[in-house]
Amino acid sequence: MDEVKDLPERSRRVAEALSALGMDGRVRELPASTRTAAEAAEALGCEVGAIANSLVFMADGKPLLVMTSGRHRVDVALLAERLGKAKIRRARPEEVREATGQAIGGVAPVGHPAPVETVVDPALADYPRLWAAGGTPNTIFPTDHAELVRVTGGAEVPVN
Ligand code: 5CA
Repeated sequence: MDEVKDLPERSRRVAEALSALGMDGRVRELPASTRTAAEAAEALGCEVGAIANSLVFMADGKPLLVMTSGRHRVDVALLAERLGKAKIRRARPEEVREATGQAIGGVAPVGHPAPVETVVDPALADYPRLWAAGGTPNTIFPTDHAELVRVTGGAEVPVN
């Protein structure tokens, strides 16, 4: 069993954030890549829809974290309309790092240097157990929809 001290630095931060937020899930490091939802589902033996992707966008110049089911693609035009934003675009890798302290493929819902406005895909409620990235491309932790909404303060808005 992985101890927090054995995790990579970026995941240790996430593990600490989980504890501070009263979350029970433990961050684990897998031997296989969990960089994408498909790879994570394969490594875990779960449905791709039960992977909670943490996608970073720039919405009118500010970072926006969108927690989506791995079975969904975000429709940025529709999401902008629903959130009352003029424009939403995919964040560049350096913008992702700045907003989250993490790299694409390992972005976690928590453990960021400062709070990031968050949207949670209601489709995530279809799965009793979700897996989200734990700060690096081969770390993950278990959670669920209600917990994600609680800890991110996210707005439940359909993403497509
Ligand atoms: N570790 C998994 C979930 S456990 C994970 O992080 N999945 S993810 O979907 O949240 O992150 C990978 C996603 O990052 C890719 O599906 C893709 O949508 C996005 N991505 C990949 N390359 C870039 C890039 N250059 N700029 C912005 N986003 C990218």
